[in-house]
Amino acid sequence: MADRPAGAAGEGDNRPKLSLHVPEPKFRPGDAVDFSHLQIPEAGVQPRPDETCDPKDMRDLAFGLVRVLGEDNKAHGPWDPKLDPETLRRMLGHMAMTRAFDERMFRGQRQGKTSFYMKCTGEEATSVSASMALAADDMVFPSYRQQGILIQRGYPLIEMINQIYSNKGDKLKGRQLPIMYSSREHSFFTISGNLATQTPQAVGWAMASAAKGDSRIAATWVGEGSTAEGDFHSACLFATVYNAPVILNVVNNQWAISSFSGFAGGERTTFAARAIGYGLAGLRVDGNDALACYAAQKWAADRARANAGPTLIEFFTYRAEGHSTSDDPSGYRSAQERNEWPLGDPVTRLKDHLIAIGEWDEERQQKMDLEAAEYVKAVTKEAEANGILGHGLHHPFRTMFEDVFEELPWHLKEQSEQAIRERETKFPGGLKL
Ligand SMILES: Cc1ncc(C[n+]2csc(CCOP(=O)(O)OP(=O)(O)O)c2C)c(N)n1
Ligand SMILES: [Mg+2]
Repeated sequence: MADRPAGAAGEGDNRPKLSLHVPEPKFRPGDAVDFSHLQIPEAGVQPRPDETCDPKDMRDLAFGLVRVLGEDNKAHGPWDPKLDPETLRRMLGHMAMTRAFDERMFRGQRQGKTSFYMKCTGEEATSVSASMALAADDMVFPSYRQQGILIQRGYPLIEMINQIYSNKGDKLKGRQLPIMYSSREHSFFTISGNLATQTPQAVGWAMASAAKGDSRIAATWVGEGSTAEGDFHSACLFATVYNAPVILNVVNNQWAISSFSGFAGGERTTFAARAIGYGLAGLRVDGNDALACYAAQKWAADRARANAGPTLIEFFTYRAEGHSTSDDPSGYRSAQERNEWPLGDPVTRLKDHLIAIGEWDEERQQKMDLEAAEYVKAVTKEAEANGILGHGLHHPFRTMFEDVFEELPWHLKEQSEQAIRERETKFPGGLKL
């Protein structure tokens, strides 16, 4: 080896050669998929400790899998949140709406109406059900795959579509990547494209809430791949040191664009087990089981509200579709994975549960799906009247200089005047914006 210190040549010749482990996903395109190595416990078998329990006494829950919905589509065990049928139907409705919204927006991108979209197919329960377990004014710091929270909180779909189209109605004035929503009124913190930044922000907000003697808690969502960012670890440390009233949700959908979860440490331990090193409460949950997602979030929310400490929840799920409209997963993973995923589909499982308890049927489901699709279609039409991608400038040119400083500094004033002059020279009399 060229960089050995002088005089040391040959010294280590008898020692075994070191080797490096580079993670490799189990299945690549064309491979037959077999998920039998995954340990999936039966529904109902995980214990449910008291919300105020010491993290040491719930260690095993970071390695197990909290599941409520069994093979028989009935609810089992101590984590059954015992929601009434009306609430369950509402949950199903929000999930169906999220799916219908994703379908239409994906199509809109393919039709050139927006540059970008991201679906959350297969992960609806991790946002919709979890959000239902929080209070409407608890502050959420999501990533880009939690559109279900906004839908559950009643944010108007037209606002979402206006943002996706960056049109005249877009309250963010076209300054954010499509799908990076923001709504103070819905306690929904602006989504950031810089992965994991929302996690220390959520912890900081929760700390401030506690410092002020407020009663609102914070919850954040981050992808498993993003937990590799230092920000996530700082968030865990601050959360535990100050006993912040916060929930750290890790959505382990197995993939981070084309990198599998192994690159974020998923081969070595669970993501919920990150909690143990920090002395946080850690729960590993079936992310495709809407009742388990609700119950775990409720447990963590009650814990935070009781000043009993923060919780890290891993939602074990699967990203059923591409990362975004810019991605083609057939280039890096087996197409069979989606069908073989052992935890099924969260919408189908909740629907089957409602049917099993005699509170729903296939006809009503079809009607719900159809109504959701038609509603989204109608709102899309309405939003299109405010403009779509490529149809000119939707916001006055000068707005790009506004809203950052209370008073525009002189150099930006100069730049904006120059920019507007240049525009007028380039498009004389043509563009009023
Ligand atoms: C700091 C940073 N690094 C890289 C990226 C590019 N990037 C965007 S999404 C993504 C994958 C994230 O995967 P994961 O955290 O698992 O979330 P998922 O997309 O699966 O929901 C990457 C690498 C980024 N936006 N920010
Ligand atoms: Mg991921």
